[in-house]
Amino acid sequence: MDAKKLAAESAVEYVEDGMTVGLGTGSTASWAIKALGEKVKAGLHIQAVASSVASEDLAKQYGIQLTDFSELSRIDVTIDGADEVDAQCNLIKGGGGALLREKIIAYNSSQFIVVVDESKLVRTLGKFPLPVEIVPFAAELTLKQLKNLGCETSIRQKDGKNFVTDNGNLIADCFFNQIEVPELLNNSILLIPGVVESGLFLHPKVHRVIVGYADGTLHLL
Ligand code: ABF
Repeated sequence: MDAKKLAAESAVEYVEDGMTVGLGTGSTASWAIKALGEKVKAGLHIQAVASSVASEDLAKQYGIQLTDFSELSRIDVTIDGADEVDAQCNLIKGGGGALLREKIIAYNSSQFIVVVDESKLVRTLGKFPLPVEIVPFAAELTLKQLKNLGCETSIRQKDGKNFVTDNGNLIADCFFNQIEVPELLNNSILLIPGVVESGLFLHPKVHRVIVGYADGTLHLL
């Protein structure tokens, strides 16, 4: 059994009729969208907000009704993946480049459920380069200020060009190796002019992490 699929399908059990659901991005979140699509076909009524154009397209394929988040005040449950998860339920997200919309949706959800396989569990965050969304204006200056926080960083590339987010911004991938105090680092990053958002998603906003294992078992953090 695919451990990502297992975790994603178990998270979908938290979705009830009439709920507004936040749809994550990435391969694990895609399993959740597909499972939700099957439930919708079987008669579940939900409306959904997507965290990326890719997830929006997938949801449409599966007949999930999408809505504009600006028309809502709250999401009932959001299901999304992560790149790293520590034992305190702090996360690095944004490997797929969708961290800004993912964070807006997650932080405005009554329940934010993270679904991962065991490969994402770490003792200390930071081996995975922390994605930071920055505006294109004066990007080199913003990079310099990120470097001053103690990381190696560069603008993410795709097909030989700067990767551009769904919001028209750039991603600085920041390699810290070890992030000892995620809250402090997050605050310092957000103080830099030019930074839009960081890929650190912190514990009080992460309500549940469901970890799938290759042997078919699940573990809750
Ligand atoms: C999104 O997809 C991210 O924030 C994270 O970068 C990534 C995880 O990818 P996957 O589920 O494919 O491992 O959830």
